[in-house]
Amino acid sequence: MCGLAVETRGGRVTSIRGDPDDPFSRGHVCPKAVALQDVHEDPDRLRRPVRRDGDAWREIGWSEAIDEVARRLQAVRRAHGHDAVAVYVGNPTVHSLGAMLFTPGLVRSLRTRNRFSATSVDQLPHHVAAWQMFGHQLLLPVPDIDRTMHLLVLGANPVVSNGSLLTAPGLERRLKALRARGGRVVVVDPRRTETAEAADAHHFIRPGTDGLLLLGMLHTIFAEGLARPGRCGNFATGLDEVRAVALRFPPERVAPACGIGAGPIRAMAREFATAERAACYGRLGTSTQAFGTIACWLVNALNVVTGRLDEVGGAMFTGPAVDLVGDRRLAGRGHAGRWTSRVRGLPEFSGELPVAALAEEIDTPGPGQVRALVTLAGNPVLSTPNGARLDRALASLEFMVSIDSYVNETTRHAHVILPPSSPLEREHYDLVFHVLAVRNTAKWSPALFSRPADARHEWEILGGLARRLIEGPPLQRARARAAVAAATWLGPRRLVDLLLRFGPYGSGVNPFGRGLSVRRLEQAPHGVDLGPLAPCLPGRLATPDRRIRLAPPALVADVARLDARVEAGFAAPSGHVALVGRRDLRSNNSWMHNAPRLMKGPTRCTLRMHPEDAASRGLVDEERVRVVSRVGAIEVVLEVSDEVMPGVASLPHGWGHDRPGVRLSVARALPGASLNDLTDDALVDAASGNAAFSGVPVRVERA
Ligand SMILES: Nc1nc2c(c(=O)[nH]1)N[C@H]1C(S)=C(S)[C@@H](COP(=O)(O)OP(=O)(O)OC[C@H]3O[C@@H](n4cnc5c(=O)[nH]c(N)nc54)[C@H](O)[C@@H]3O)O[C@H]1N2
Ligand SMILES: Nc1nc2c(c(=O)[nH]1)N[C@H]1C(S)=C(S)[C@@H](COP(=O)(O)OP(=O)(O)OC[C@H]3O[C@@H](n4cnc5c(=O)[nH]c(N)nc54)[C@H](O)[C@@H]3O)O[C@H]1N2
Ligand SMILES: [Mo]
Repeated sequence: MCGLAVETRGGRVTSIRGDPDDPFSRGHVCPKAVALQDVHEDPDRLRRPVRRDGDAWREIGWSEAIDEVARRLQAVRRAHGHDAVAVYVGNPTVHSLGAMLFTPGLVRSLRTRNRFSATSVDQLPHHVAAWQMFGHQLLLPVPDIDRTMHLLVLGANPVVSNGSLLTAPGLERRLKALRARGGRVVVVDPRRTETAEAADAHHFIRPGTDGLLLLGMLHTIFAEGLARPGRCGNFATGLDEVRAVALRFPPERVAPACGIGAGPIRAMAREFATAERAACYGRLGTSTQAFGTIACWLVNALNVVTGRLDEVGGAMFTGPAVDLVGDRRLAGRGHAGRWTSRVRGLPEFSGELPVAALAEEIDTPGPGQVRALVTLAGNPVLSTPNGARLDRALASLEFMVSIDSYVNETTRHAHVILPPSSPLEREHYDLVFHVLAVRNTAKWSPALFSRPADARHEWEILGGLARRLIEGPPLQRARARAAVAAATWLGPRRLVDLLLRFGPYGSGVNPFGRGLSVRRLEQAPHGVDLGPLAPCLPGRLATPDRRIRLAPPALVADVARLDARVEAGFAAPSGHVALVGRRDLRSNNSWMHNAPRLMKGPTRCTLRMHPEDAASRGLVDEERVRVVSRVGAIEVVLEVSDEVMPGVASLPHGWGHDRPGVRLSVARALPGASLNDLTDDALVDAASGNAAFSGVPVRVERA
């Protein structure tokens, strides 16, 4: 989403900088953008399909590769049924136009219930809460940070992550501007993060207790007569139920569990409720925990109860040029519980099962066992809980194919890898991140280089595979084939053109219309500004009665689980600390560690722990420690630091590149260890099935 100005000479990149004329990013870029050059030129990046032959990989032709993949997947489903083939769709899919447009077709052609994605190790609770409250999984409120006067941040570190479900290039600059106009930024995080450093106030919170904090704040707001839903109150139901729930959780009751005093909880609530304009924003730390859906629900509820939802400077909905919410063909509203996972009975949401169940679906024998896997732009061995178990399970598959550019911790188990063209060889329109952006803009990015003759775009690979895998009764099959053939004939550029033309700002069929089309965007290479976010409720609500459901019954019922836990407390068992995750500016989940310019300097895969916790274990700064959880153990370097709350330890994910067969020569030199060899696939948020990464109890000892 950041505008890039790339200079080339003789077919080679000479520089990548932020585009100062981009109306949205205004020159901002992060190190990952500059490292696109490393990805493009990386000798380890696959350019042609490869087939594994024992430990060796051999290049094969595209038609031979697609034939083999289709044939072997067909063989598995003929022998064992459609559910025997599972699919995992990873994070970069949302950054690839071709994957966004053609993945649904491939997944449909597989006709399996065993669909998994990175959503359930990330933002699934936000989708569930949005679906329950607003009627559509993508109605995700975005904090209007450029106009708010009070920003309350829970479990997010946007100064490093650039904002998540909050597209806002140059976040640090925007936070500075917020404070310069007299506004306040408050951060709640078990670590004093880079964002906390840039804020007015920071509170340590014990992992997993955001729901309790929010209930304590709502208690204060109701008890002190500060509830003022305003305009949204006219079309919200359930206010009394939310009040009744909140009144069970006075600040004094939740304070010991949260590790935040009752006084500060009340003060936070008053400040938030009385600020001129305010927005509460919760992200990864609030969703990847045992009470993630409750926390996401209550963030929305706090915004509604205090009249912040859909107001300028509050939590607002976007109005993108391609409207995934408005168009039912592009994205479903959401549905839940249509089926459950075979082994543990975890619920389906919107056609997917929680990925915490993937390993057990492969390694537990019986009817319906998964025997083949398709991965697309994902590295679940490093990114899903108990990755080591999944690693072992993948080795037992009858067949695995990965659509990916690298032989990494996951794809090393594939029998065939199909690599897409490089990011600089494909055109881009961002279908996802405009939906989450603090301002409505649109931009078409042409491919910088054309793809080599023997390379294939992601959409060509996905379309080709889908066509081969479509099955079913003849008429249905013919229809499905025709749909894929039409999409491939049109290609991404014309598909986006149609989406823009028939979208809310589009020029329709008029070739000379002044509305949006790809041609129109090509004439504005820096991007087109469509203006600030604007109030849009109740019109944009997707609930059948066009009302906000403030107290969805399933979530209100789930509070019983929180009630039971609050007395038991959230502190890690004696001798343990609660483990949380961390991101840094020069990493991108697991997959950019092969870019030399991101890997300079000492290892960033360190365990940070409070001085008291280190002292009580006789550990000192910079020594190697062994970290042990229920499911595994790893060794890393210790950093003793009071930026972490006592009783908590922080470790980044996405490392652990020293497994045999990984072909990442730069990453292997500083491999680190995988956080997800410690996280536990048994720990999920019951309401959504999302992985509960935050607060995994671990022991730390001298290595
Ligand atoms: N540089 C960089 N940028 C990235 C990424 C990257 O890997 N590197 N990844 C991208 C992706 S895929 C995503 S989803 C986003 C994520 O973006 P963010 O949501 O900003 O995620 P994190 O930076 O992991 O911040 C999560 C914070 O939650 C805190 N936390 C942990 N447990 C709890 C808890 O129980 N309660 C509270 N209140 N806080 C808790 C952690 O200490 C951490 O500071 O970042 C994106 N941007
Ligand atoms: N403990 C813990 N675990 C976490 C997190 C955490 O904070 N803590 N964060 C979670 C989050 S938010 C996320 S999103 C997940 C990410 O989980 P994944 O999506 O599984 O992992 P990535 O590291 O993003 O892996 C991306 C893969 O896509 C490939 N790739 C890159 N670009 C492309 C492309 O254009 N096309 C194709 N076909 N392949 C491409 C890369 O080579 C790599 O193999 O991890 C999650 N795991
Ligand atoms: Mo993510």
